[in-house]
Amino acid sequence: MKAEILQLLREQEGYVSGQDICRRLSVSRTAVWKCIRQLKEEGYRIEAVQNRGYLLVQSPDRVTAEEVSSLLKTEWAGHPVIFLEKTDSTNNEAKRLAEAGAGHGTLVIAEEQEAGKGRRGRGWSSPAGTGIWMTLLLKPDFSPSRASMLTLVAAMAVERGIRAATGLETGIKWPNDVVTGGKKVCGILTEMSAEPDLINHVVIGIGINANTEEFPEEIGSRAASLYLETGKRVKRGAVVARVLEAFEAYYRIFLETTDLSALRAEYETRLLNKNETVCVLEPGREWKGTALGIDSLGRLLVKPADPSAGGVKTVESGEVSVRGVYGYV
Ligand code: BTX
Repeated sequence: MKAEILQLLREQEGYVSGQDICRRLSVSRTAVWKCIRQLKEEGYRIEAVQNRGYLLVQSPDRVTAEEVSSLLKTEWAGHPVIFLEKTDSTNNEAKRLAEAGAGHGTLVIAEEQEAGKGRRGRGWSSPAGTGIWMTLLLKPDFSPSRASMLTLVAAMAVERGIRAATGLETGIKWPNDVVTGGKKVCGILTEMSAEPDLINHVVIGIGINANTEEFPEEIGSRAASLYLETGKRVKRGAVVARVLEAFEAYYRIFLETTDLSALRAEYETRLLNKNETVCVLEPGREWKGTALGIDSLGRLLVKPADPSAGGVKTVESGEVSVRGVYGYV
């Protein structure tokens, strides 16, 4: 009920009367009063004025289920929100919940991850209180071969969500790093449980450095945060809400063809590698070329620099990585 009360307070300009809240949520005045008291204890500043009602003056920077749910305007993404103060990895938690029957759209979000995961066994620094560490659980009914494209869909959603919540323009380093000022502000890790022709579930893990002021030395030169880039603290709940709304919108388009044909042009407008020289790191082989864009399956199209190497090649994510020639992008 706390989420619904917060939502009512947010939706209405000015004071909302206790009576109104009771009527709209079909609950008693005492129940409303108790919730308001709890919200205040959690750091919400709510003014209560006799004969006028309640006014939400300030919200804390939290990513609790109440905070995120009260800000969300989605049909299925983030319904429900499962919040944990601490977990090993929100991807692991989402997988455990999926096995236990959690449904499509469940969002797992944590203040802190003790074993945050990057791709290919790498780690993801996820300290408490400053970042957005979240995983969206999907139970799609398309072929497992399509799932890797969801990572690109998620990168587009993060880019749009960050822009909507903060005004910051970011770019995408293929396939799925969201980058600002040449540094990574967000990483995405998609994992899947599937049979040969059936997906059990997909978890899309998104890590966004939001109010981070300092990074561990080993990643500092390559990591950015929304705060360091804009000089302003962000309300993480709002960023989460805008990212999920964008994901829902892009996912709807993706489902029409279960590929990226309708999203490709927009993805490319954000693609930092476009028309840049990249170094393709294949197992046991490295080569350079110019990235031209992506195809409708999300593969990077690269024209080899060596003319004897033939025409444009399609580079699959997962098998290879791509680096800029002069730096990370
Ligand atoms: P990645 O393999 O592309 O990036 C991991 C690399 O990025 C690390 O080896 C390190 O160099 C650097 N790095 C580590 N932490 C950070 C950070 N906070 N900011 C910037 N750079 C960093 C990217 O993998 C996928 C990351 C997904 C993270 C989310 S968080 C929620 C979900 N749960 C989970 O365990 N992982 C995902």
